[in-house]
Amino acid sequence: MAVRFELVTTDPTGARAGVLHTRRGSIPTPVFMPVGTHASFRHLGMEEVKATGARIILSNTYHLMLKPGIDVFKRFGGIHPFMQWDGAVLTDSGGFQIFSLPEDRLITEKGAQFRSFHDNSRQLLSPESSIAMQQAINSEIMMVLDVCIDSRTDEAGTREAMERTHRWAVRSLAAKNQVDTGQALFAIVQGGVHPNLRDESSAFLTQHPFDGFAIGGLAVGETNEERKTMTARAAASLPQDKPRYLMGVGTPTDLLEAVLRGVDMFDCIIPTKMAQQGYAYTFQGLVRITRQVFKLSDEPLDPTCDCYVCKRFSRGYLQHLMSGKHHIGSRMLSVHNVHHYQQLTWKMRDAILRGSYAQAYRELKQAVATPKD
Ligand code: PRF
Ligand code: ZN
Repeated sequence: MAVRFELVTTDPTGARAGVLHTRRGSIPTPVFMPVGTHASFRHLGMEEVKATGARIILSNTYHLMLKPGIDVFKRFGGIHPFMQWDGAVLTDSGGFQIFSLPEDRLITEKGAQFRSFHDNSRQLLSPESSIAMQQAINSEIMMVLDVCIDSRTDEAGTREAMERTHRWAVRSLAAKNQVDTGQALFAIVQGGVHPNLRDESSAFLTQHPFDGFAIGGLAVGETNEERKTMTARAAASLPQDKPRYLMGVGTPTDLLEAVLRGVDMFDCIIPTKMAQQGYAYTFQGLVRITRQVFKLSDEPLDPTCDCYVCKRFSRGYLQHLMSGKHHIGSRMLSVHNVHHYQQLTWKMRDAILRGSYAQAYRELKQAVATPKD
């Protein structure tokens, strides 16, 4: 098997601690995957990403097919030698991106046809072409091409998208099985905010030998309550012995909520996006570093954090960098925020292993949410 999920403990709450064994290392879960969409990280160097403790990153087929193009990955023998990353990689299929394409796209049962915004060249993203490209990229974990729609779509429209997602998942699996590249393939549960559709989607997809299951179609317009209910509903209907990945989620609070509901894997651009806007996540709450009150502060961002930014620099210095729009400022905040997410997953895992996630959940939720403004 391309990846093997070892479920180590299930806490009384249902939160899970596991190990995801991949050909590029064994990864403790819950795990947060930093996003390297373009085979690079916004505002972060490779060594900085490694120093956060991240052992698996996410990249994106849609972006990579357009730039640098799949021929580059064929030439270099995949993404690892190309970007000099020796940890594991998960590639998203492009399913999420095709639905935000410009007007002149054509989406049919076959797949999505569109023109590159770089050079206007014709592109096809189908279940089969997405798998072929993810094979050339040579990620450890590939995702099926899915149909992700706005959560507020009505039930009929959501059903249509879900059923196409199912047909595309089966085609993706067949394409993957044509050649054994040693890569894993995850299916994506859809169904919007309709509990019956979520159940139907899990029931259909879990009949097929996927290596893991993602929960897609959330964080796309629904309320927090809907997201929590759907996460719980989807997770509960997935097999115990396979990893569960909540796509594109979320804030530290969202991670705490999703782990409580049995999710193992996450990716999100929030830590780096918030860093660019001058926000630092700490275990004493969210800090907006551009506030004047930090000008004379010689305290670290987070005294409990052991990232190099917290070990060396003061809030006052970071305030100076961010208010002067120095690039190094948002870079330092990104290092810290990604490190904070890693620390959060480790804290959750430790608590699950001790069987005390309920208490850790309450304390951490309090700690990360305290408003500092
Ligand atoms: N599908 C895919 N990628 C995604 C999503 C999805 O539904 C989401 C939804 N939050 C983020 N990334 N393929
Ligand atoms: Zn830090």
